[in-house]
Amino acid sequence: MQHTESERLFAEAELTCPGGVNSPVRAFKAVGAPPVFYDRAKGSHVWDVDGNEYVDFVASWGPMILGHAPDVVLDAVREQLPKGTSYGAPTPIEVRMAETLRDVVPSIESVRMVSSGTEATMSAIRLARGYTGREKFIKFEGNYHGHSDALLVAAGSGLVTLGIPSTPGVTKGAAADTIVLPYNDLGPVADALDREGEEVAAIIVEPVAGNMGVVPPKPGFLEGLRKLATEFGVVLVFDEVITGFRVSLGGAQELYGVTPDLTTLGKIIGAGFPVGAFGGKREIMERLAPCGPVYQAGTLSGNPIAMVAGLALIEQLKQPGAYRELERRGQRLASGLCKAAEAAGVPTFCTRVGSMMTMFFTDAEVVDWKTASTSDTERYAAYFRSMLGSGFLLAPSQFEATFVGLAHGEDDIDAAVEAAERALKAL
Ligand code: HOZ
Repeated sequence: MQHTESERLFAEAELTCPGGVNSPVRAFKAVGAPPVFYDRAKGSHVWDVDGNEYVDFVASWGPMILGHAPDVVLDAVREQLPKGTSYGAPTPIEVRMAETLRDVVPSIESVRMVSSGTEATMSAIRLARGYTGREKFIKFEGNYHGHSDALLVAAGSGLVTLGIPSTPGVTKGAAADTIVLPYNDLGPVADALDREGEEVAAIIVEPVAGNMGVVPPKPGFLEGLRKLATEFGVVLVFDEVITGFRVSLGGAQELYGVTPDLTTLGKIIGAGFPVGAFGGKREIMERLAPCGPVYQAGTLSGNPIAMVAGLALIEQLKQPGAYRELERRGQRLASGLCKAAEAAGVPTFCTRVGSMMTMFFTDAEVVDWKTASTSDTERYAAYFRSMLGSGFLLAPSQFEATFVGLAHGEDDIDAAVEAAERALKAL
């Protein structure tokens, strides 16, 4: 497979963009290959600028659950385009979106639209602080909640991919109120709350971690967080930027039956357009300006193109059997890949929740960042390069998720498993 045009573009991009990319993991640094520049995508397939065709299991990092450029989304966007692309003013479409989110996500009584997952989590923390009058919050090691300063501590995702332990530019002051604890372990949470519960505004958690690879919650972990948060008057925030609409239409909170106080959502609610939202208990949400004193604003919030795209996507996900199908396809891919690793004698630990999964190149049981980080990233890189060469796009990092969607046919999945058999045998 030739990548000459991608390589030429990367060299050109490096002259004008830092590292040649607009988001670090895209530079493929962790997998020892030059990045692929995309030309177009449809369904489960992507074509690069050299004309190579791939089956895509990155799905724009999750939101392309219907596949790329689904006709229903394109039609909705086409209908909206001539009516205007941004108003900075209220529209009936955003009211429909708010009502839809309220109807499908169990904890949402009231919701504010924003433009990205980063904005959603940053604003949810500010709101929790404003609501409780407390300043500290608890986050978990290896959970990623976007790149706002206070949340960018032990933050998984691109930072661990690039081996960046802490980011210059985040002041000691900004990080001082962030309490970082191990994921999937209630003991340290109880201890921290016993010690300083009266100063803790929020616990923020990825209910299924998706940014240190996929790490499901241990039975009782989310329930325990709920109990502790209630006991100490702390706002429980589920960051469902990845799990929202992905593991169930109502997100992980619906799947596990645990109701947070606030929920953050991201790009998937706009079918991949730049969008996010945070919502939850009316009593908390009404502390937001203009009905309360906690300020938050944005011209692109509730952007009409993103809203119509998202509404069209949700209609599809409401179709009977959509999540059964996602589960079936997720199961087929995950079990195929794991069997292939076993047959090749490559030690791996496979995790999956519905249509999101990770094959960790380790023999440790992965339950948190400490165990995830035992993965052999060199082996992952070799596996990634082999899969890429066979026409399969995986995340260019061990510590991101693999996503299957409704556009992946059995032929795509079975071909990926066959390629993985070859790749793993050759390791
Ligand atoms: N680390 C990000 C996903 N969890 C990457 C996003 C991007 O490069 O678009």
